[in-house]
Amino acid sequence: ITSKAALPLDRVYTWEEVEDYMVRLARNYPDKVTLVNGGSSFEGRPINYLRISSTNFQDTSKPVVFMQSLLHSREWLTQAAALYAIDKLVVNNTESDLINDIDWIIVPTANPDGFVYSHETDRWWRKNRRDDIEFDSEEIIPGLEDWCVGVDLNRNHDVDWASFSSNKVCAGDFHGTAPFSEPETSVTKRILDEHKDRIELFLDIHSYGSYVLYPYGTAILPPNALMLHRVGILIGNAIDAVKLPENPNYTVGNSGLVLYRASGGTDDYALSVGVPYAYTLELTQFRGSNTRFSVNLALLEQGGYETFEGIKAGARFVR
Ligand code: ING
Ligand code: ZN
Repeated sequence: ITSKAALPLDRVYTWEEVEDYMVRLARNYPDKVTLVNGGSSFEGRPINYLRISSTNFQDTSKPVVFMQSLLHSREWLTQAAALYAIDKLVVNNTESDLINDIDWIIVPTANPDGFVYSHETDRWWRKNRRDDIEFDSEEIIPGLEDWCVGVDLNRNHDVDWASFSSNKVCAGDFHGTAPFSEPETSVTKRILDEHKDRIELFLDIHSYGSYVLYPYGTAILPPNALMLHRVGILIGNAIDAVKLPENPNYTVGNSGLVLYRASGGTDDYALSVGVPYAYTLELTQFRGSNTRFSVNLALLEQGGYETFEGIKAGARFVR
């Protein structure tokens, strides 16, 4: 890989490769990119992210857009969304307003332990890798003792915690022992708390299902639901305009109403600290050769491209 080249979106990169890429970008574009360490994962991996700004984050009149990918480690298409956005903001930027008028925070790998585990051991791993919680042997689903590790990071935030999630360690949506018990969710929390006055748009990127979802996961609508819906439609329509014809349109709505109820979600926490436009994007499940969370490598770039069209629509609204 040459020093200034983007990462071609023809495969999914390992955690180390994305880390190295971020280090290189920060070195090659010091006037635009800052590499920040947000903390460490349960297994001790650094959770690093990029601050992308034409004014080194000093111009506090600019809105901040904050996006994160791979909170759920098996949702590999979301890596392409982060890498595509980074590329179009930094390396191959043809729309200068995006960086002149807006500051960006991008966390490409919000759950590094789970992501490494999904590469090395279990491709369908969703949670983090906390393995120090006692549980009753009756909890184990026969043959599935491997599931009795990890906390669902999208159930661990301090909004309605434990009301629509599992208290069973072996469950896929185990909410942990306390709100923000996990180092990974604590990283997201710190970023949100630090920049909440400037973050106008928050996007937690998941897959799959083609949804633009907004709080609250309990199906209770926040006071700004109408505006959340409106900007959600802008995002969804921008994606629909460039999506592959065989894929479905995006559905926009409250997550508890259009999908299912869940508590402790990341978008709920962002909204609760005052971020006006907080969403969970569920990217497309491309028709054809890929199923569920698997990714068709030929469509990674399309996934990044169409998602960025949606992100730009949201970002230009909040600007
Ligand atoms: N889906 C999300 C999940 O965490 C979600 C859906 C998000 C529901 C936010 C409620 C609130 O279950 C995936 N694919 O992770
Ligand atoms: Zn997810």
